[in-house]
Amino acid sequence: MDFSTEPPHSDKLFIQAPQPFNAEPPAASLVEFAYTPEELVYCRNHGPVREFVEDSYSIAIKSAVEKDILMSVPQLKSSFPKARVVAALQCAGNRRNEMGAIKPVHGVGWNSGVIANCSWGGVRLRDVLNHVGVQVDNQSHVCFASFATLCQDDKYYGASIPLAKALRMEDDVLLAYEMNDEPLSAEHGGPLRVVVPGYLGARWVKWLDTIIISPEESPNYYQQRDYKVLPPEIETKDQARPVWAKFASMTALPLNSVIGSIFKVSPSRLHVKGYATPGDCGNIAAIDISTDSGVTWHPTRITYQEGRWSWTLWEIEIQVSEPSGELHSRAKDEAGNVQPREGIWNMRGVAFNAWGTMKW
Ligand SMILES: Nc1nc2c(c(=O)[nH]1)N[C@H]1C(S)=C(S)[C@@H](COP(=O)(O)O)O[C@H]1N2
Ligand SMILES: [Mo]
Repeated sequence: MDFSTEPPHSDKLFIQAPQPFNAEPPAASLVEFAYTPEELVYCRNHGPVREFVEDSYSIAIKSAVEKDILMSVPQLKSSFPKARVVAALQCAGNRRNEMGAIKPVHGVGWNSGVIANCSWGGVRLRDVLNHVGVQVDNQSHVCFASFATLCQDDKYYGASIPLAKALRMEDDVLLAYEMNDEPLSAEHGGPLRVVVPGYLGARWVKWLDTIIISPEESPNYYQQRDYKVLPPEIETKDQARPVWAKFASMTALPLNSVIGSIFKVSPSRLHVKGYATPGDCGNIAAIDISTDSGVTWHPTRITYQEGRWSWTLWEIEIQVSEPSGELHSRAKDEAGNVQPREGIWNMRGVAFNAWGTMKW
């Protein structure tokens, strides 16, 4: 793979793996902004980043309904109304290092910064699919592919979502060409990427060039193998291989909260900030903090939440009696689910959602 033509990367990120480029900001910086500024948006790549010229960039749409359709990005922009959605993009490997502390896991060592809350602008995937005559059914899948760049484990990068989800207006699935009201940069998948609010980042295919309506999920490695929560007894890829197909590919990430920063206002007062993300059972309703390992909990103040898909920012000023200690955070959603105390180990270190924790 050739990395020599990559555009410059943000220098505000910690590089966790240089080639492919994988980098994250400190969570303490993230929680300072409701919308994550571009220079703090993590980069998760399975191959080199490439730049394309928007005017000559096209996507192919292959469905059984009509013969293949090719549409350029300028055509997409002029044919369909612009939609804007605020949604948190989060890698399934967020907090992997905490899971890896239980027992080693396979994957890039991420802390808690592989998340970005952005405003995404683009066209609704449902408008494009309706235009080409695709009808709703509950069996089909929309497969996304990027043949435009190379990647590590397959010939192309691919993912899929259920067709019914793609067509539901309220699910807000976009083909995005803007991030935070700026043209989508090459680093984040420009000219065109998929935005699937509420689903793990792996389905948000960057440098999208092909959409296929299929009776099956995408056959791509990243849909079929990677990004599955395997049971804890499967510890190696050799053990996983014969059973991989039995386990569901990931969709929504679980209810989560993270402590981003602790500032000592005085020797006995802490100002604590963090973020939380919902699972698929309704939005975040509350985040509580404990100074005594979960015996007592204190409600925090929610400072930001927008629509159904954003992250939730929270903060609290809290009295402490010890000179040092450990804080925990715990989120609750509208359905009454509570973030669990422990995260369940899995080989790929995905979907870690134990109570947030930070020492002070
Ligand atoms: N073509 C392509 N799309 C991709 C990836 C990739 O490696 N190649 N990585 C996926 C993963 S695992 C995540 S978490 C997000 C990361 O998006 P970002 O780099 O803009 O933060 O993009 C997804 N889309
Ligand atoms: Mo990811």
